[in-house]
Amino acid sequence: MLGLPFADLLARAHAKHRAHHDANAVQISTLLSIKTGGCPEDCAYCPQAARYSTGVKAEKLMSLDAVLDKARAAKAAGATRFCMGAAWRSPKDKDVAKVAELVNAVRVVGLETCATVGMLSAPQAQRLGAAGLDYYNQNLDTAPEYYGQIIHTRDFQDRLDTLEHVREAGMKTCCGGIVGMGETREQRAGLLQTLANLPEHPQSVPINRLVQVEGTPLAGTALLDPFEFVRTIAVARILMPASMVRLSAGRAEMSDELQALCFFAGANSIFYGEKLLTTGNPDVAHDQALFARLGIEPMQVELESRTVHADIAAGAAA
Ligand code: SAM
Ligand code: DTB
Ligand code: SF4
Repeated sequence: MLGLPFADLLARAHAKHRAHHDANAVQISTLLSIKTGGCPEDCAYCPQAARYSTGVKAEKLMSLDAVLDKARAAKAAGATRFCMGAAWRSPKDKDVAKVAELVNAVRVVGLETCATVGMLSAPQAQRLGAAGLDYYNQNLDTAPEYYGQIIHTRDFQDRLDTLEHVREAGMKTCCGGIVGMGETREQRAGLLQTLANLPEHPQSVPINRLVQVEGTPLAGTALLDPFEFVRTIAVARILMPASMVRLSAGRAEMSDELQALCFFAGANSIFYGEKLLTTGNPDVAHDQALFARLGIEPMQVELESRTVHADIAAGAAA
């Protein structure tokens, strides 16, 4: 399907998009790196892996107050979801307890919550679910056939296990991958097929275009044809029609025209705010202008009501 004539592929994807979504509404998430760098894993794309010299300074877990300041600013800027990322392979139980506190507090600000803190055991997933975490992000990153070229410190199956624990804990999954890492078209198809064949479609599917960071093994990879990126979005939309497809990392290096094609092909979510985790993202003013030029409205999101522990709620409201 990835190889269909471009117009045919986009027509099919756009029809699916319209059948399932408001084609002029885009959901807005803001990312925050709550624990940066020093990661023991070897993901070949990642500036936060301790073993590569990328200039990213390792930092400790952010305080509750500092995270709340960022969450309130994200809400004021129009985000509806706040995604917290930590450069861990798998968090310790005491780390999960701290993340649970952050989740709880961010919910009180009135934002949907998402976290991506590495592999989770079943009890850890339950703990985060109980704290009110709406989404957990665990990407497959690439096709099973290409995975061994990119990551050696975490198995593909480990990712599937974490996703299962997340689903069992009643949370929504955010799961996608990265393209532009030197994979073939067939391997991009393999990633999309694997995502679509998960026990349920991830509610949120981030499609990242590799952000090449000096010092990582993938710096200098041949750039992916931009139309191939649009095709990837289109096939994600066709295979997972009801999911939110996020035009994720890599927007800072994309033209407005390329982003517009991605929205037409079925992308209906973005990361908003000047920073992703450690790398840049378009300015808020630029994104607002782009939305206005395309007639796109930020998507309104209803928060699910879940229990929020009173002690943390009081702290967050202060
Ligand atoms: N450490 C946790 C993990 O890997 O599960 C969570 C944070 S990790 C940075 C989250 C995701 O960011 C990765 O799975 C990958 O898809 C994406 N990512 C990291 N570096 C990237 C880059 N240079 N370009 C595009 N996506 C990237
Ligand atoms: C996702 O799929 N992409 C985001 C989020 N989930 C956590 C991360 C992108 C990171 C880009 C590189 C960086 O800023 O460090
Ligand atoms: Fe660590 Fe996640 Fe980066 Fe891999 S992607 S090196 S696990 S922070």
